[in-house]
Amino acid sequence: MAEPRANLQLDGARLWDSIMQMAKIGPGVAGGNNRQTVTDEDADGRALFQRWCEAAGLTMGVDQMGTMFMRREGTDPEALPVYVGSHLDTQPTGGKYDGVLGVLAGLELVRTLNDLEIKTKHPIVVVNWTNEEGTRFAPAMMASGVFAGVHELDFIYARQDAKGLRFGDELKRIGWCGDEPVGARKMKAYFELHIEQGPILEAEGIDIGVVTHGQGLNWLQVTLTGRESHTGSTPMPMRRNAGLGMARITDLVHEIAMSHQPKAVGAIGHVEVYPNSRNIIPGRTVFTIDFRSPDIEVLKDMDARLRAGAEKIAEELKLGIAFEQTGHFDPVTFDEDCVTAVRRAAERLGYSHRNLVSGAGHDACWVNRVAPTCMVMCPCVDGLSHNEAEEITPEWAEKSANVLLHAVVETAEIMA
Ligand code: HGY
Ligand code: MN
Ligand code: MN
Repeated sequence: MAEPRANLQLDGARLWDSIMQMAKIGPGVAGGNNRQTVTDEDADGRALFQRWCEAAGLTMGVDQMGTMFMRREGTDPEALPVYVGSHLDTQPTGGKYDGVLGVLAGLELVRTLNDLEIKTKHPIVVVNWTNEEGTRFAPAMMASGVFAGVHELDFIYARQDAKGLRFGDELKRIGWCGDEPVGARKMKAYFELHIEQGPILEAEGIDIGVVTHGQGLNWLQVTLTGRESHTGSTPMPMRRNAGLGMARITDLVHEIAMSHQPKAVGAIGHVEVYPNSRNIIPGRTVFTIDFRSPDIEVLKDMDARLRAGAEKIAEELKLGIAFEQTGHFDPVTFDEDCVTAVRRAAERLGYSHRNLVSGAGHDACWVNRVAPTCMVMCPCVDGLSHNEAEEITPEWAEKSANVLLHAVVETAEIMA
């Protein structure tokens, strides 16, 4: 298989400009983005991406989860395509690069091959996965999860947001419910470029993360039921305070994660307090717990200890308690050959690199179940992400996108 030459590099300025143009859609309030899944802003971002892809000669396919597949033909139309992409949806207070870098680096890769009139044997498909973030509608990595056969379409269509809107209805409302059956596509390989969303690469002054594994994730939603009553006249022993229960379970989550350092993280994220009145003891609280670890046994231990400890807290405070698992995936080991292609690309290009375990979840974690998959990561400033101040440098974007270009083109087989 012909190897790409070290001087095969993409147009970093054009990539950066695309990222900045996409950032104008669904702006946040502090310089980042609020382009949540299947909102009108998401629809606008999709339309812009579609325009750019069609201008680059790509043909679009959309599946029943709204995932966008933008295809560049290969010399052998029967050859399994090499897929490359990520997601354009963001957190409510998201950054400009989480997901977006990977999708637009895929587009820039195609633009560069077009400019240089390079053909590949295998087609190349650039992907925008629907609802990677899982913030408006849980679970995260929603569309790639359906694609990998982890979630049923009907179950996912019925998922509701905080306002009770159904995912399937919202997808249809924005006009992005395609006809393609989800998961019908077969891939030779899938590559995803993503910002690290952690501090390691920047702290070590390393340009490229060669992602060998992804840590596992366990999301629980806990509902505590007490009794609303007057915060002034209700004697302390008579209270059934769901707010107090949430506070104690929050501390328990932290204690359990700290007991497994450095192989675990845990926190709560989404919190609802009813009736949320300053002089009513909360009668009900609903909150989410996010546990992660690269070790499956640690994940299981954290889940078991949390459930037992939370039950005990509920009993002591005379509260009802209910658990719902709203997301889960086991720790992931990415494909050896794909990882090697990424590592060789970084070496060929002369970039510093190191193996990395992804702290965050990504669509690649699910796609890895149905196709040879791996990820490339670039540093981010202070390791900050899921914060509007998320920042990377144009150089980090360009270098990591060049590694992606080489790994994809080598796998898609350059035609001399
Ligand atoms: O939660 C995650 O890890 C991803 O950012 N959705
Ligand atoms: Mn992401
Ligand atoms: Mn994210």
